[in-house]
Amino acid sequence: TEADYCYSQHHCDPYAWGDLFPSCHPLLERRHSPINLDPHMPRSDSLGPLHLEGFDVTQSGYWTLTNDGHSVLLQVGSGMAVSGGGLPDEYHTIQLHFHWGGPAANGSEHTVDGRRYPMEMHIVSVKSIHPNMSAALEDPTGLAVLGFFIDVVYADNVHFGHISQMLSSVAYKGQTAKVRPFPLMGLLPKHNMSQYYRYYGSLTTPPCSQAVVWTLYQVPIYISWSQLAQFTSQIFATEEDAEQVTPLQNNFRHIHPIFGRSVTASRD
Ligand code: SG4
Ligand code: ZN
Repeated sequence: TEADYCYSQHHCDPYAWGDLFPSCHPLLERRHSPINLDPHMPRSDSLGPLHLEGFDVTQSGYWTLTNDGHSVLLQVGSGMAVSGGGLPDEYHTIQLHFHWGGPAANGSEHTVDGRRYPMEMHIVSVKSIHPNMSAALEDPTGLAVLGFFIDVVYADNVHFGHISQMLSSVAYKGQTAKVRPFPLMGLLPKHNMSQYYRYYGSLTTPPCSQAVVWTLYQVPIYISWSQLAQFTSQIFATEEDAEQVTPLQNNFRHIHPIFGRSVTASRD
């Protein structure tokens, strides 16, 4: 069986991923993610707001929340899609997941002017022409990932509660829980959704496929300290970690060089 990757042990942590998965090698490929974003980067008039179809709808049935040992992901039903905003095609939305730090350490993947946020949410969408994920990962623009920085305040975020209150049900790797669908729009910033960064990069986990059109929104999502603590304390990557009460923390990849790529920001 293929070696699994991890975030915190020397033989499988992000600096070892290149030994296990060639595309993760920091020099073999030249469009790695995440990167540091410069708020003073050039702005492009051609990047209008993205069209988020179905994000305001309450889907029927159930969504599935899963602890995959590396993150917590929420698989959503069909009917949501992203397009516009300079994306080369339409992409249907399949899941969202999170990256976080620890009780006193920030854990976003991208940084802005060197600043790391407490968490980052990724909404993953697949170019609609592709029959499956493996086909999309062969396409340099096969995936569109929308990234949202998460900052912490005192007040609970009721929309985020749909996810954070279910985390205790998926404490162990492989566990899943049913989640009642809710409009994804509720999770997103209420203002300035036309302000974002755009660049071409990779998956931030193995196999590090160079297949992602990244959109990072400038305005963060706000959650409470206790909602953040659910992520940093309730999720375990392995059975041994659960026995030793060592929760999954710092599940972010280190920053990579731009290597001459164009990184742009929308005009607004
Ligand atoms: C997380 O580990 C997700 O659980 C993965 O989802 C995801 O892989 C991976 O991150 C990389 O995505 O937006 N951070 S990222 O670049 O979406 C994919 C699953 O494995 C392919 C389903
Ligand atoms: Zn991610």
